[in-house]
Amino acid sequence: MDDENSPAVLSRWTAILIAVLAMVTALAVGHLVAALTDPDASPFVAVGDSVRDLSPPAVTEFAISDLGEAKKPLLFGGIAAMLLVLATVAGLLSRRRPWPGLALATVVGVVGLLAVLDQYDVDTVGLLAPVSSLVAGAATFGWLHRLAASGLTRPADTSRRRFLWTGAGVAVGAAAFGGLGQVLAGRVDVEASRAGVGALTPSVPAPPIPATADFGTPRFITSNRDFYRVDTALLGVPQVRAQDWLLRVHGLVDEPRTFTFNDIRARRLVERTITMTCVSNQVGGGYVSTANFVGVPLRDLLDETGVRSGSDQLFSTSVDGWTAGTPVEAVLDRDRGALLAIGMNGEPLPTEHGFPARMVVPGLYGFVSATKWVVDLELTTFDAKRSYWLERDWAREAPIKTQSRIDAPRSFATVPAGPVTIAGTAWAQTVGIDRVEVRVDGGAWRPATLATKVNDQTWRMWRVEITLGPGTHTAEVRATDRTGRTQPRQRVAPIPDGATGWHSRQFTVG
Ligand SMILES: Nc1nc2c(c(=O)[nH]1)N[C@H]1C(S)=C(S)[C@@H](COP(=O)(O)O)O[C@H]1N2
Ligand SMILES: [Mo]
Repeated sequence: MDDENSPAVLSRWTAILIAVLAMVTALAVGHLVAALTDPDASPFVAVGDSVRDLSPPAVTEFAISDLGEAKKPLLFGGIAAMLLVLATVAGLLSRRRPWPGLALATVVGVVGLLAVLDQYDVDTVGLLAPVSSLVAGAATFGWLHRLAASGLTRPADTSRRRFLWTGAGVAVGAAAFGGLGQVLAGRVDVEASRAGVGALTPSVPAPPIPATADFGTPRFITSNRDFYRVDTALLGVPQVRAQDWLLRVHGLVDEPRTFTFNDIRARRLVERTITMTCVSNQVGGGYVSTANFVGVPLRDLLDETGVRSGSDQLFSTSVDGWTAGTPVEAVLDRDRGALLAIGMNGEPLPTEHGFPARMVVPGLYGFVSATKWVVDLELTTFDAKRSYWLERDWAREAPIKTQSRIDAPRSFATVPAGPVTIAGTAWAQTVGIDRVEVRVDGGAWRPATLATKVNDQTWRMWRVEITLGPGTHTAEVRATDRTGRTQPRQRVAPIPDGATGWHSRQFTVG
C-alpha cells in the first residue's frame, strides 16, 4: 500500500469475494433487524415488492396468472442475481481503493431504503432495518478491504490464511443473522391465534351436500389444502392475529363503525356453499374451487352503518394494501348472499385464504370481490377510487362467465376399450347451469347427466358415458346457463374480464 513502486492491487477474486461477503452481511443484518423491529421493513422484500409494482401490467399479469407460486423464487432469484452482479462490479472497481465499492454499496443501500419507504407506512423504528443494513454492508466492505490490502504487505501465507478465516467467519455470521431473522419474522404466532378461535358454529348451517351432487370429478367441496390460491403477496402471506385485527367500515355511510374479531364472531353466523373463481383462470384451468364459508352477511354490517345514496362501490383494502372494488348493489343483494367470511370448511380461515377475515361475493371474480385479510371497507363511488387490478388494465365489471371443464379422462390418458366416462364440472354462478353437452371428434353434441344442484352459487358436476372405437379422441364440452346462454366457442384470453371458449381434451382408447 505504502510502497510507491508496487501499489497494492487486490486479486480479482479477493476483491469480488469481499464485495459479495459485504452484500450478504448487509442483507442478513437488514433481515434480522427488520424481524426485531418491523418485519415489513426488510429491504430485500421491499425491493421485491417495488419491482412488482413498477413492472408493466402485462408482466405482472403473466407473473401472477402463469407463474403462480414460481413467481416468488423467480423474482427473488432475479434480484439476488442482480445484486451478485452489482457486488462483482463493486469488487472489481475496488481493487486499489475501497471508495468505488463503498459508493456503489451505498447506492444499493439507499435503493433498499427508498423501497421500504415506498412500500410501507414505516415509522422511525421501521427505518432501522434498511439503515443498519446499509451501515453493516459498508462497514464489512471497508473492514475486509483493509484486511486484504494490509495483507499485501505481509508474507503471503499468513495473510492469506488470516483473510480466508475472517471471510469464512463473516459468511457464517451472516448466515446466522439471516437465519435468526427468518425465524423471528415468523414469530407472530398466527397459528396459535387460529387455534384460539376454536370451533365456529354457524346458527344457520349450509344444507349438507347430497351424495348425488358429487360425481367426484372433482370432489364437490374442495379441501382447504387443494383450494386454489391467488395473491400478490410475495414473501409469505400477511400474518394477522385475530386479536390484532380490526375492520373499519366508513365513507358514504350514516354511522362509521369498527369491528373487532370478537364482534364478528359473536354475531349470528351463517354458512354458505360458494364456488369461487379467478378471472385469470384459463379455459380448463384450476383457479376455481368450492367451499363452505362461515361468516356474517356483508349486508347486515352495511345495514347497521347505513349506506348513503350515491355510493356505488364498496372499496375493500387488505392489510397488505391490496384493494378491490365491488358494486354495492351486488353486496346488498340478498339472493347473492355476500359474506364477510371467518371460517372455511369447518375451521377458521386458513392463513393463506385470508385469516382472520375475507370477503366472498358469489358470482363475481375474486379480483373485484374476494379481499383476503380485509381491514377496511369504504363506501365510495367507482369514479372516486380505482382498485388494484383496475389500475393494471383489468375490468371494473367482472361477473363470472359461464364455463365448463373436462376432468376425466385425464389429458392424454389411455383408457380401456368399452364405454368411456367423460366427466367434469360447469359453473354459472348466480343463475345456475341448465345443461352441459359433450361431443367427441367434432360429432353430434350429446347431453351430459347433471348432478343434483346444490345452489346457484356453486358449480355443478356432470358426466356422460360414450362408447368409442380404439384410437385417439378429442372431447369438447359446452354449458348453457339458465338465462339460455350457451358458452361461446371462441377462445378469449382472461384479461380483462375472464376467458371464454370450449374446453377440450385428448385421450386414447386402447
Ligand atoms: N389481499 C388480497 N386479497 C385477494 C387477492 C390478493 O392478491 N390479495 N387476490 C384476489 C384474487 S385475484 C382471487 S381470485 C381471490 C383468491 O382467493 P383464494 O386465494 O382464497 O382462492 O382472492 C382475492 N383476494
Ligand atoms: Mo383472481
